[in-house]
Amino acid sequence: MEKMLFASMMCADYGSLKDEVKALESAEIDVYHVDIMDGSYVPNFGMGLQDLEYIRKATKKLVDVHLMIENPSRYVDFFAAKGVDIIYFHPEADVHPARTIDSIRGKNIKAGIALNPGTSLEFVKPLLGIVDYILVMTVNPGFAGQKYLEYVNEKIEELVELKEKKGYTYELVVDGAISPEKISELSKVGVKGFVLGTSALFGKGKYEEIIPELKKL
Ligand code: S6P
Ligand code: MG
Repeated sequence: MEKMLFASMMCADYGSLKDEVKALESAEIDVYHVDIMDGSYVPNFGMGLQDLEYIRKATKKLVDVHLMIENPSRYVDFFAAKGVDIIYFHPEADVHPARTIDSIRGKNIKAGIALNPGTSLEFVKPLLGIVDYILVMTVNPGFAGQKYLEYVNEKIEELVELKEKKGYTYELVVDGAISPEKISELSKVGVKGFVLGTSALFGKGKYEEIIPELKKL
């Protein structure tokens, strides 16, 4: 299975965002991952809307938004209008997550649910047949540079099994402390996408050298 690599733009060098976007594009990153936070669902503020708008304009590659916000359904139209390709939200922050998935897909945008380390599979089972992506958080959301939570592996394996057993079409993407070792381990069990932050990409050297290496793992 070919890997999809996502650059967590929250970890980029904001002194030269233009060069960062360009360098990632020439290194053939697959998706620009934009973390949006409201200071309430998570105790932090993520990227600004101007950053998102700039990145959207600067590339033809896929751009996603990871909404770490309360009541995400209120902002589907808003982010759809920004021209993003994928919207993930945290289902426990939404009163009617199934309706929110429908409204994202209704705009021809891929819909994803983001699962916190403490969110059970039982809670999201009814949604598994109607989502395009599952963003499995391998750290608690809100911050870069944390430690990988090994206990999430069990949930990843269950999601891989369920996908095969039920014929679901979602792709699994992992987000949080994803190192080259984790990419190698998890791609072997059926994970498709990897969000790259400080553990594998930013501050690690030249993107044009790192990304092809990560794709080979
Ligand atoms: C965390 C956020 C992530 C991080 C990314 C950072 O709330 O959703 O996308 O930016 O995980 O990567 P790392 O390798 O620094 O943990
Ligand atoms: Mg994220």
